[in-house]
Amino acid sequence: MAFKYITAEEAASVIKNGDNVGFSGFTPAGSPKAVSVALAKRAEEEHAQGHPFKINIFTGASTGDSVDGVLTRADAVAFRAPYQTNGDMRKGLNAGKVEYADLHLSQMAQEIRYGFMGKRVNVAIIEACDITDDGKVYVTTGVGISPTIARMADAIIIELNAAQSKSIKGLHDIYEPADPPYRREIPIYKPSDRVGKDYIQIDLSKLVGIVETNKPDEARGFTAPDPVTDRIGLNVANFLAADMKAGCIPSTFLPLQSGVGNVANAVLGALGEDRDIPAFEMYTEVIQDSVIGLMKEGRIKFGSTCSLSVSNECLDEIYANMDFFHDKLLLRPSEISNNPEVVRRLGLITINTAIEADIYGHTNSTHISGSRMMNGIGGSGDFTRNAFISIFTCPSVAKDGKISSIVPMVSHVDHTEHDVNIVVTEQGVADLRGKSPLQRAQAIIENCAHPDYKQLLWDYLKLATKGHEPAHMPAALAMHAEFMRSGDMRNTNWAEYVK
Ligand code: 0RQ
Repeated sequence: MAFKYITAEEAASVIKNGDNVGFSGFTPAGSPKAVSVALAKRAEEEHAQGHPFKINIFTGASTGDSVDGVLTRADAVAFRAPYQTNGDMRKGLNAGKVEYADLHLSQMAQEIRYGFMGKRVNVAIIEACDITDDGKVYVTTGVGISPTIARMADAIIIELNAAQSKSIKGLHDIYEPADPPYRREIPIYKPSDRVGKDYIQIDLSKLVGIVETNKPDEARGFTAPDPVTDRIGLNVANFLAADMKAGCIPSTFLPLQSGVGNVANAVLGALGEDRDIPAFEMYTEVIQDSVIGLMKEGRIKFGSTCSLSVSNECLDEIYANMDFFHDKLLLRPSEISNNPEVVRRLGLITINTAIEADIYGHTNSTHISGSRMMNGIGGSGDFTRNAFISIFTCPSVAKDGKISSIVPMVSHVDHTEHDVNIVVTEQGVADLRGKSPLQRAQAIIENCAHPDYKQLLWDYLKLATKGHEPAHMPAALAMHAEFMRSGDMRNTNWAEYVK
């Protein structure tokens, strides 16, 4: 079949003001890089002529700057879901210019299908490395919600990216569950079980055209590890090794999920080095460079993921050594990589990052000072709530010690005390399992709080009204209020709250 090859500008011209536009990928991996840039230009031209032009962006997770960045800067985004990490988008949504729905990533595809996001997907833009005459689309480094948007969209645009190697074909496991009341179990009993096809079948009558590109993923860099992240990594590894020796974790170990960022890299590094922990598997949403390194060393046996969110050098290495990697990696839609049913069945050990945790174990992963959105909950809730053991990590202080990450009450709750098993800072580990609220508070203050804040937190606990979970309502957020007043939580004075 002769496909219609079109320019990014021609593709962008089919998108209308107010459209729901679905984008492929998960993190910058596999996210479109050309049509969105042309669309931003078009939005600016429309605005210059006094015409409104904004779209609603649906994705698997964050994207590259070519989607969230350029479209926000062009003031072309009305609504965004379910996750973002872009600085300009963050400013836009905190300024109220972009409406943002922060959702569990496993739920995005089904919420589109259920009609919760409006009745239709007008356009799907999918990055692919190949497409066949009968409409088999082979996606690239991130799957996200592509199967759902490709099936539901009125119009499909394919970005055929020559920078992505066709050798990635075969790594994907595309499976879209039926909706209730017809949904069945997802038959994944171990991370390497394959349940779907390695391509997305599209209806060619919806294909607007193919835009040829040659652009690498807009991978993010990470800052070098520091003593704090290294210590957190070591604390997690030591805890897991001890828990295995104690017989809570089976001696074969359990599959791991780990978030993104420097702490996640440090944790994986420490787990890799800890020879008390056997080689393990991952069932996760993002695979970073550190996982690939550990696979080469034989420390990680298999990785099921939604995206290869790796540096471009690391991706080139994977492409060049596909013989080695092809039976060690699977890329699945976010609905499957993060699926609560599968997470609970496989018994994952989950490791995610908090902005702050309170003395009872509630954690805040998203909002600074209760109101300013950082990124979003991402997949952390999908995994935490259903984990075998759920772990949260964070440095004990932020902003040069002026903020304690351990507080009497979190300023925003993403994960509740019912879902968080272990809190780890560079100071130590609080094991909250099998503990009452007061016992949890004692473990967190003693083991996780920074020395500068320990006494302050003990004094809060003394001040708190007795009950099943001691609290002092006016003082519960006093450390946050003090930071906003004087710029340093250490100035908090409980005397103001003593009657
Ligand atoms: O601020 O950027 O101004 O320096 O928050 O903190 O320590 O650099 O940590 O980059 O790992 O991000 C939770 C946001 C941590 C991230 C979060 C300030 C701090 C700094 C960032 P600056 P760090 P990280 C996988 C699963 C939720 C989603 C998730 C995240 C900035 O890990 O988005 O887990 N997680 N997804 O100074 C005020 C505090 C603070 C604070 C830190 N208590 N008060 N500011 N900061 N603690 C991904 C996917 O789902 C795809």
